[in-house]
Amino acid sequence: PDLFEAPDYYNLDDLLTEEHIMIRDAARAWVKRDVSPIIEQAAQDAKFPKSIIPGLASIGAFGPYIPEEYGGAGLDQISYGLIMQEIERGDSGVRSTASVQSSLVMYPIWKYGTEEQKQKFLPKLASGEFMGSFGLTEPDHGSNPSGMVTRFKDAGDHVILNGAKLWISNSPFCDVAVVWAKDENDRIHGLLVERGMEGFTTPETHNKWSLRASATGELIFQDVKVPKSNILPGRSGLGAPLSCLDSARFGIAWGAIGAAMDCYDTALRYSKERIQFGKPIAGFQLQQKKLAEMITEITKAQLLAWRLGVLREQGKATSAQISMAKRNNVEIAINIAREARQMLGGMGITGEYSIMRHSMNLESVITYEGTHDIHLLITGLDITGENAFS
Ligand code: TGC
Ligand code: FAD
Repeated sequence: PDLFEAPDYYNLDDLLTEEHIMIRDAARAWVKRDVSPIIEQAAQDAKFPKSIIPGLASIGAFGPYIPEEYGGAGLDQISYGLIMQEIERGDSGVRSTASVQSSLVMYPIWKYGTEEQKQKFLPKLASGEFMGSFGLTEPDHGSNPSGMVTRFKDAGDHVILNGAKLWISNSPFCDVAVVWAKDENDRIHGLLVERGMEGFTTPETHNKWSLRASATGELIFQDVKVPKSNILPGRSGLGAPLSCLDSARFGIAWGAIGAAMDCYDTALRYSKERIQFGKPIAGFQLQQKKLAEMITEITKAQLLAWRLGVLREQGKATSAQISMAKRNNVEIAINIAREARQMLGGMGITGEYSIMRHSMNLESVITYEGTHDIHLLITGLDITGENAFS
């Protein structure tokens, strides 16, 4: 049974509005009812559980802050964060699906698309009738997306797209992919590539030990004819995809707290019940050190995420501030997962508990959306003015 109790050591609920709490609690109840009971099996089977798509839409996970006129939930940034936190409490792979749909597919269409593109795609993406993917990473260009070699050429009323994207969440079942590619002048643009376009294929990547309940794959383009009406006209250059990453990274900073909370809560509960040497292991100093450090780090991460949410809502959060929160909160989550796993002893490695799954998932989370190292270098550049990337 899912007995999850969310830690709130610093009364952070006092910083939330009644609406925030209502939205958070609705997401929490849905995760408890519809995700927790099925997610372990989905991860073991390495299958994204498509049956939860309508539920994700119902809690506002697809386009939380996209205006209601386009089918979004019209919520603020903290609500978005809280929804991601609750989903990732269940599983990082499920949160990935929501992040990609919201921040990497709906956001660029909403920000940089034509009215026609918005009307065509956003309501269906919000309801989950359409699923989207985001193609930036290539086999030879991960941390350095500006080197991408996927290109398109002008051919009258359409363009011809060639190239390949790798490590793309949701690719195997996406209806539409937001693909970043260079034009003949080496300028990056976003293209809406739709399933069914000739020459467009999306093979799945198998044998992952991480994010197994999320489908990951490639996007392959062989002379794909993309109508010019499918190009996002509002912004070009690397800044366009990077602005989407800002939104997704913000969601991950909150999401990682959810995974950390679940690991902490599980370890705390277990330590009070597990008797060794005649007393609960929670009574041993070494175990208390682990738990005390976990709750301290979770509390610090919550404060960072909340403040970032306020700044983002005011339009004042910098990309470097977002990088700091993504990097810190994923790191504390992965460390907490590792410590919590040890606290459960042998039981910790089984699927009876969620910790090992969180731990493996977080290996992807610490790598995607900018690796741990890349975010450190973003902070380094921000505080010194010196670029250490190249
Ligand atoms: P750089 O010269 O720094 O910047 C190029 C242009 O972009 C502007 N810019 C930004 N604009 C908006 N938001 C941001 N965060 C921005 N950061 C930079 C910048 O001002 C510049 O504009 P302009 O007008 O001067 O051209 O670019 P660089 O080539 O040196 O690269 C910088 C670096 C390394 C930080 C960047 O490339 C980077 O972040 N690399 C990491 C790649 C990454 O995060 N990939 C993620 C792929 S998507 C994904 O992983 C989804 S997983 C989702 C899931 O399943 O949940
Ligand atoms: P590389 O860039 O090759 O990095 C390898 C190592 O070198 C890393 O440790 C890195 O930190 C380090 N490194 C690189 N450059 C520097 C430097 N200048 N200084 C110091 N160290 C450096 N991408 C998408 O576009 N869309 C998606 O939906 C998506 N989903 C993903 C889902 C999963 C499960 C995974 C694992 C990845 C996903 N990605 C997606 C790709 C992800 O964003 C990339 O894996 C990530 O950006 C890193 O790129 P890379 O794997 O090519 O590693």
